[in-house]
Amino acid sequence: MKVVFLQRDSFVKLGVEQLSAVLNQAGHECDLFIESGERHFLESAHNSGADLFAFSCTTGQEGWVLETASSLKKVCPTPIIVGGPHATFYPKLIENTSIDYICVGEGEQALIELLDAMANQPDKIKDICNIWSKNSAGEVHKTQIRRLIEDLDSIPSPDFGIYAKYKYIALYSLDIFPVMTSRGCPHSCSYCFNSIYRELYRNKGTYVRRRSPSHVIAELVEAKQRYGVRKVTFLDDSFFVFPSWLKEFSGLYKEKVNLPFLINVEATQVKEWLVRLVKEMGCICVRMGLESGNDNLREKVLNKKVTSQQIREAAGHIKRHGIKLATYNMVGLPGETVENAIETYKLNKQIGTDFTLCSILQPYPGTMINKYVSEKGYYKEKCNKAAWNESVFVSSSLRLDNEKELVNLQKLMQLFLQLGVPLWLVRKIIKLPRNPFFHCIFKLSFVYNKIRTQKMRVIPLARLALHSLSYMSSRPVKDS
Ligand code: B12
Ligand code: SF4
Repeated sequence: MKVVFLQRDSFVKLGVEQLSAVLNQAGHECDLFIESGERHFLESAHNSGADLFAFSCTTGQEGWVLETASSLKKVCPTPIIVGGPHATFYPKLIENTSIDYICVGEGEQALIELLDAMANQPDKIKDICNIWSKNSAGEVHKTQIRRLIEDLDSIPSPDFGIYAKYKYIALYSLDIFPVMTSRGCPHSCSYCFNSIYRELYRNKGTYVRRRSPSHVIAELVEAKQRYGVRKVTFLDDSFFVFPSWLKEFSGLYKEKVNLPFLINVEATQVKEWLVRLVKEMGCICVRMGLESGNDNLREKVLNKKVTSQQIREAAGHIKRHGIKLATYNMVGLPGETVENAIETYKLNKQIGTDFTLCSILQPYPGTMINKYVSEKGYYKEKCNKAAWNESVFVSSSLRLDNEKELVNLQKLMQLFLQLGVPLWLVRKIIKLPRNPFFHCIFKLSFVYNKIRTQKMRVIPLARLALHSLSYMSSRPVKDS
């Protein structure tokens, strides 16, 4: 059977790579069409000989997915499946007439079983765990969630090849090659998918899992030899999650891979010896969640169990070892005042952040924060209907008392920090009316600092950016 993945943006999705790898191993064929990389996107998809069209969807992309699915349905009867975080946390998506199946949770085994049933026993489709389907009357068949893949070594390494036909993506990805060594995070921040994923999979296996060091190394060695990878970005939610794993991994990495790399960490897990270890391995940039400079908002609203003091200590270790520090931050939290957001600015200044990635809170479906803002009536829409933006960098769907100041600060925070703008001036500038110029500053400082802190090469980044212009801009939100 042939599965054709369809995608709007130009980002490598490990979910798609992973599914492609397991499907290839099971004897199926996979292809991918990216709208921003195709002249005749729908036509190419239509003529691809697909037995199944597949979308991997994050929240905010559902508008494009549904439009595309509906255009395809008008010209061919090929079944359509949607998986990924949005299908998992908003399974109502299946009620849309253009969608035949959705996949809730991990898709590897579920997709193989779906293809087998489509080919041999269509009446069995309704029983496949993780796959929701519909009968001819449009009634939805929900199924149970299967166990987690506990042994991540049992699945093949992601198939980067599926993206390699797009030169501009390959060039960018070789400059910063995405890899995941683990799945899951032990924490439960209210805005993150982890707490709900853990709940979805309650009693279905160990949630935080890691591939063996040698399994990861084999992937990296192959990527280095076959594609000429120059740098690695580990996308794990928290790279320091199993310290003993890292000890074993570090030796192998230095010996067999030895490429500069970037990681994500969670502040409470940052220890001096771990930072020293990753520095010796070649780590050039550590990204860490700071989110808010206000302890109360961070703990009570974001359920992020880390104090400003712990953030300072973690940052101190990272900076002392000469590693660039990038922090994830948010404004637009329910109940956040301008002074609270200024505290975020101040904490970043104090710890000497090199790259302040600041977004606007998007309360994604299923998350604890979504429940909180819905119950407290924070949504702008009268009926409390959730409206999700495609990007976390553009605007807020919540009613905020000081939206103008908060959004202006989000746009300018990185520049202010870099120029060392005094607080009295920061307070004045963010009172100015919102305007496209601030958004341009945001984009430029984002790109400049990506190049600076992640040692990105300009041409591959520029080529990818040209294909991704929509990523940082608004798109009308459609209800599904
Ligand atoms: C790397 C990453 C990125 C990368 C790559 C984007 C991508 N889509 O992969 C970048 C930096 C570009 C990015 C951007 C964004 N991201 Co991001 N990102 C991640 C991260 C850290 C890892 C994703 C990953 O590779 N996972 C590993 C793979 C194996 O898992 P997976 O993708 O979930 O796929 C499995 C299943 O979902 C399922 N599946 C997935 N697709 C399909 C399709 C079919 C047909 C089937 C059957 C099954 C299936 O099977 C897969 C294998 O089991 C996750 C958090 C996480 N730990 O997962 C957040 C996450 C996916 N991102 C998130 C968000 C919000 C975003 C942005 C909207 C933020 C923004 N900047 O505006 C954008 C959206 C961009 C986009 N077009 O997707 C959210 C999504 C929440 C939601 N409800 O949708 C997550 C979950 C983090 C969070 N906040 O909770 N992101
Ligand atoms: S620490 Fe990071 S990955 Fe873990 S739950 Fe919190 S936000 Fe999610």
